[in-house]
Amino acid sequence: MKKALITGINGQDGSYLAEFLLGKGYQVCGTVRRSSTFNRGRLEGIYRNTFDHHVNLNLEYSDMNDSSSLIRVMDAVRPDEIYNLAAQSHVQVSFDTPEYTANVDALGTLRMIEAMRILGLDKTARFYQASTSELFGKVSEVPQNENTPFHPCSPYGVAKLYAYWITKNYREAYGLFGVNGILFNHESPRRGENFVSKKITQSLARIKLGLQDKFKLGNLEAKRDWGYAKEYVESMWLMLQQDKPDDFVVATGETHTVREFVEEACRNLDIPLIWEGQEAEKRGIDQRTGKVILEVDKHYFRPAEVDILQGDSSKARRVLGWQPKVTFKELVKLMVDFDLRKAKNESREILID
Ligand code: NAP
Ligand code: F7E
Repeated sequence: MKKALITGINGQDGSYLAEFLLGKGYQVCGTVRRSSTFNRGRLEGIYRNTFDHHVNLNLEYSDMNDSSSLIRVMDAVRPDEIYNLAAQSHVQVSFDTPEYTANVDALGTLRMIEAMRILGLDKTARFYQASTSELFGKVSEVPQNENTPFHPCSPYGVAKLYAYWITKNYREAYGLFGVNGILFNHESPRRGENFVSKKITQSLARIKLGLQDKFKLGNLEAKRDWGYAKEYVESMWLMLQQDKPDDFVVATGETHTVREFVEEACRNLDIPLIWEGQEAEKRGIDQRTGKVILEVDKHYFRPAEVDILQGDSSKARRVLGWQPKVTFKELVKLMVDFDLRKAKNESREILID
C-alpha cells in the first residue's frame, strides 16, 4: 500500500486529493494546524461515511512555520509521495501579511524538502509543489506555458516563485524527484469564501432567496482561466507517476472576466442583471426589482493586479494524458447549485429559529 503525505489537507485541493488517493488505495496522512475553531470542514465527505474514523486516513498537527513538526510527521509516516499544498493562498491577503506569506509559502517549502534530506526521504519519496499561474503575473505572452517568463505581482506570487525555484534547485542539485504543478485558478463548491468565484455564487444564491440584499466586488475586468478543482488534483498525482520529474502547466485554455462569471451565475439563478455606470461606479441591478445587488468597492482592488491569465496545458495533455472536462459554464452551474441548496437550508434554519 502506497503512503502519501498531504500538507494542507483541509484546504480545497487537499480534501479532493485525499479523496482521490484514498480511492486509489493509498494510506493518507494529512497535516492540519491548530486554530480556535475546529478546521476539518472539508473532510466531512470522508469522515461522514465511516463515523469519525477512516482506516486509511490519519491527521497530524503540524505547521509550515515549524520545521520540527514537519520532520516529526515525515519521519513517522515515511511517505512515498508528498504533496505540499499548505499555503497562505489568498493573493490580496498576502499584501497585508507579506512576511507571514513568505514564511509559510516560500520558506515552508524549503523546510519540507530539507526535512526530506535530513530523513533520507529525498532518495525514496517524490515531492509535489503547488506552484501557481500567479508566477506569470504581469504576463509577457498569452497563453502562458512552461517557458513563459515569470513576473509575479504580489507577495504571494513572489513567495511562490522562491518555492518553485527551490524545488527545481533540489531536483538539479540533489536529484530530488520534485515537480512543480503550475496550476491556474481552480474552483469548486469547497472554494474558500473570500475567493471571487465563491463570493459571487454564494452571495447571488443568498440574494435570490432574500437572505442578503447586495454584495461588493473589486476589479470586474480581470481575466482568469478557471477550472474545476476536483479534476485538477488528478494532474498532481499524474506528475508524481512519471519516470522523470518535470514541471507542468495545468489549465483549461479559456479565459473569462470576473464580470462574465457574475453574468453566468445570474443566468443560472434567473436573475435579470443589467449594468449601470463605469469602472469604480459600476453597479449591477436586478432588472425585475430595480434593486442594486452588486457594487464595485475600491477596498477589493489590489495594489498590483494580474490582468489576464490563460494557460496552455498542451504539455500536460501530451505527457500526462490529463485534460479538463468541466467547462466554464458547468463550473459556474455546479457552484451555483451547491450554494443555492446551502442557502435554502439556511433559510429553513432561520424559520425554525
Ligand atoms: P486553501 O483552500 O487556502 O488551502 C490551504 C491549506 O493550507 C489549508 O488547509 C490551510 O489550513 C493550510 N495552511 C495555511 N497556512 C498554513 C500553515 N502555516 N501551516 C500549515 N498549514 C497551513 O488553498 P487551495 O485552493 O486548496 O490551494 C492548495 C495549494 O495550491 C496552495 O498552496 C495554493 O497556494 C496553491 N494553488 C491554488 C490554486 C487555486 O486556484 N486554488 C492555484 C494554484 C496554486 P486551514 O484549513 O487551517 O486554513
Ligand atoms: O481573485 C478579482 C481579483 O482571489 C480572482 C488563488 O487560488 O488563484 C487564486 O488567486 C480575480 C482577481 O483569485 C474580488 O482582483 C474582484 O483579479 O479569486 P481570487 P486569484 O487572486 O486569482 C491563483 C492561481 C492562486 O494561486 C491563488 O492561491 O478576481 N476580484 N473582486 C476579486 N477577488 C476577490 N478575492 N474578492 C473580490 O471581491
